[in-house]
Amino acid sequence: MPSIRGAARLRQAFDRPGPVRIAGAHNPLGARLAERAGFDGVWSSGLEISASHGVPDADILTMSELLAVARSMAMAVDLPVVADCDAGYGNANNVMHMVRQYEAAGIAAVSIEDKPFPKLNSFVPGRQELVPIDEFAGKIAAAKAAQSHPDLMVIARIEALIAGWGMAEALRRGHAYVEAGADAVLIHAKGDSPEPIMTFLQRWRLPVPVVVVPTTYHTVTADELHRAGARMVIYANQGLRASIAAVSETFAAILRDGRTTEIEPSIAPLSTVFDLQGVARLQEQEDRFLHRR
Ligand code: SPV
Ligand code: MG
Repeated sequence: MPSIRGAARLRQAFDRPGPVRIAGAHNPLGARLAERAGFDGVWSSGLEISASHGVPDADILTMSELLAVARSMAMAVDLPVVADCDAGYGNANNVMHMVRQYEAAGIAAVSIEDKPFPKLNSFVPGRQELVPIDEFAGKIAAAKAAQSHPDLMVIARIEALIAGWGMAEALRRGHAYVEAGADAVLIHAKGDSPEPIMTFLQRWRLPVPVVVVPTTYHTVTADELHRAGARMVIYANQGLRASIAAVSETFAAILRDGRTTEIEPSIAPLSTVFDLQGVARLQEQEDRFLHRR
């Protein structure tokens, strides 16, 4: 069953030495690029998927829309897919439905954050609010009660530093979520210094893995974060941002030059596109199964 396979692979990745490094993607092509680059897993990013649909990362898309993308990525790669499930799409009942659906889709881990529904992306200023600790602990317990196989990981994402509630609150929440059954906690932060995350890691004493997302505090390396105690590092949106920059430059150059000769060396050849699509396998299958005359 794919759900067990992906979740077991993620648990194995946690057992290996060094940081578990995962990359954000919003479609199977992106997931395959992460796999080829050598990442340990794929982050089914709410920001990336929302942006790829041209809408804000604010629970505008429905759970079903986000799930369809996560499922398509899990089907396209052997890597485990860690799904960003925002605030769980509602209350504890919604979370239970969500967990059953994501588990059946072959997802290795689900991450939910302690914000009210509808959430707003952590880096958008304003409306960064938290739900009460016990309400979110109830959602974590509901998620654990809903899973059908023990391997699925439930990651509790703490937004206290994003919302400006401080380190003590972040730690208090992390402890409460672990008590509720979380398999890992994700401590998120904004700002360009890794210092708050390093402090959190230093003060984190529980034997439950900590996940970090160095989007704005990007000078710190994955190895440095790992040495400080982080087990998983998520490069959540660099792929999306790279493609926005590359496509914008390419489109501008085509209009400027009136042809594509100048940019040909910097765009992927069609052979690479075919390779990523699995055209070789298509041809093998044709040789095997099409009864040509
Ligand atoms: C996402 O990728 O949707 C995330 C990570 O939640 S971030 O956008 O960095 O908050
Ligand atoms: Mg998100």
